[in-house]
Amino acid sequence: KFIQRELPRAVSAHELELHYQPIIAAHGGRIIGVEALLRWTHPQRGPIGPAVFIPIAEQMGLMDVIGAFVLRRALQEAKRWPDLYVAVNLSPLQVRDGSIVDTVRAALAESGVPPSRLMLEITEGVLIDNPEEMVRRIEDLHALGVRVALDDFGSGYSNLSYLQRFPLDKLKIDRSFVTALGTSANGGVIIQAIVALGRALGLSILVEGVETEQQRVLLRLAGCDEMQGFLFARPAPAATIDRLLAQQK
Ligand code: G
Ligand code: G
Ligand code: MN
Ligand code: NA
Repeated sequence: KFIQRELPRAVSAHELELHYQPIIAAHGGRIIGVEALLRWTHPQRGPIGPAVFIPIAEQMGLMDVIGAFVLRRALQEAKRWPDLYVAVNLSPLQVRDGSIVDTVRAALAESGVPPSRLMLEITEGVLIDNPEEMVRRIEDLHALGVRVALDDFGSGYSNLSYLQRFPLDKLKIDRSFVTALGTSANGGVIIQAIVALGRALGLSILVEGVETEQQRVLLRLAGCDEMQGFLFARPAPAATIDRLLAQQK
């Protein structure tokens, strides 16, 4: 109720902003990208997480407006990091709505950021209902020059055939698989198999939720291309990314 009342106002009052979490190359350890993550700081109640307010925004029909804001803002801020790619999460509703292609095209044109630097993250659930239409949607996005990642892979009812059926560029393996790494002799078997499968299908492999040095070492050995997680950096405002990049020069 509180969120329903406050969210429309928050959108116009610019209380929504983006934080960015670095994405690291498995080899060399440099920052090669960032994931944009939406944040709402309410003037009285403080931070409210996207897992809480995005479902409500979808119910209220606000996701179009918020989604377009996220794309525009992420691309505007990404101008200052010309060597990085920027990953933007799309909600299922946004992907199902064909107008996403125009929204992405407009945000790219406005920013002048090369399309190859934009990675769109979609989740498995959106692919189930109407696979033919979703294949076309991804192809339409590819035609703009952007890349598409399958996010949270393995967190739901993962269907391995999706990896072949949909023209994806990157697989983001859910952090639930990482937790098991190093805890037992066969704790890493599943994630190793998924990394190998994804690579065999020509996908770039990112593992999320890397929190320990041991996990990093094991994942690198498993053949993962990119990593993201608290071991490297937490999501933070754009100014923090500026500082991290200056440090690695
Ligand atoms: O950053 P945090 O762990 O609080 O994110 C919680 C969830 O919200 C994650 O699943 C993430 O993908 C999602 N999320 C964060 N930012 C956005 C956004 O801009 N758009 C959409 N659709 N989801 C987002
Ligand atoms: O669903 P999605 O992958 O878009 O969600 C990304 C969210 O995961 C981020 O908002 C971030 O807060 C969270 N996250 C990122 N790295 C880690 C990590 O190393 N450990 C945990 N527990 N959460 C993480
Ligand atoms: Mn994501
Ligand atoms: Na994820």
